[in-house]
Amino acid sequence: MVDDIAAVPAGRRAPLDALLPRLFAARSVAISTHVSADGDGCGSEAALALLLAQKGIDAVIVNPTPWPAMYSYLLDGGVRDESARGAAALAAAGRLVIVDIGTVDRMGALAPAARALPLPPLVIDHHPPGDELPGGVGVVDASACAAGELIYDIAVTAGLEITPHIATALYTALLTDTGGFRFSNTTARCLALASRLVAAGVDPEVMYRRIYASMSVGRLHLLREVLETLDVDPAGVASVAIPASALDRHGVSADELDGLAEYPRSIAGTRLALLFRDLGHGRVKVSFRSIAGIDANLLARSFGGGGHARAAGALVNGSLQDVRERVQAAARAAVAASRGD
Ligand SMILES: [Mn+2]
Repeated sequence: MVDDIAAVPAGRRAPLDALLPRLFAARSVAISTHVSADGDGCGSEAALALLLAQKGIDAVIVNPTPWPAMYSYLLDGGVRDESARGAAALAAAGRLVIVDIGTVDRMGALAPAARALPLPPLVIDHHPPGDELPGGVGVVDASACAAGELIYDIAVTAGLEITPHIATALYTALLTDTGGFRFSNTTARCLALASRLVAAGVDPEVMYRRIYASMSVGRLHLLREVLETLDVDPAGVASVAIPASALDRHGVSADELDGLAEYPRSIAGTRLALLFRDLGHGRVKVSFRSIAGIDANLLARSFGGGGHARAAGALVNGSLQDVRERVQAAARAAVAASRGD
């Protein structure tokens, strides 16, 4: 039975069969993901780079924003991050592969250079298809718990070796995108693959310490300040905000902010949690985290963003107070609509 759960889902085989010859035909490949790469993006990129190396393909990572310090352990073992070379590194590779995004639009400052490449990107993603068609061929499957699940499928379909380092990278992807195997995307297959990855050499306690127990003191001071902004609405909308200067004052980097939205979401009765981050210059980043029955992706899209049904984001123009009021009003309406009020 375990083998059945871990087998590549039937609906994924045809897209994989179409993707693999294109992927393996390239002599050199650039791998990229969204701005502010997360554990799934970084883990998927590192694993894919090492898998392609097994096929003799020269693979480099070219991201629009710097590699997060907390995932530096993924760059051991021969993974090459050439993000500092930017568009030149993209142009030098024969093919672009994007992971954890469906379109190059999410590549920030690298998006124009990605669009200018002669070949369309190969896409490996698990976000629901957006309003635009993905800009290339690939495997896009929202039933995958993480993009890393699809990288695992590439490895087993192609008969490649899941080394301890590749297993660690894929485990990072699965662990972080499921919130530590707690969110609704923690499927039986996700846990079956995690079991395989542990068998392949992952140490779950080391991973727990790396991801969830390596907090800086500054991050805790920042958390104290963020919790001061807590707003709980009886309708089931709870939110917190990060003031513009807070990261600098506490010496915290943006990639340490993962998980802050879990505090408002963890309050009893919360249906929708919101995290507002004032980026300054009249721009506010909003994270939407929902409980069953509320489509965070739909709500984020109404503000020009998107994501998954339970976790989504948007970049909204306006002051922190203005954006917070507008988004909270829309959030209360979404919660009321879901109740049929
Ligand atoms: Mn993901």
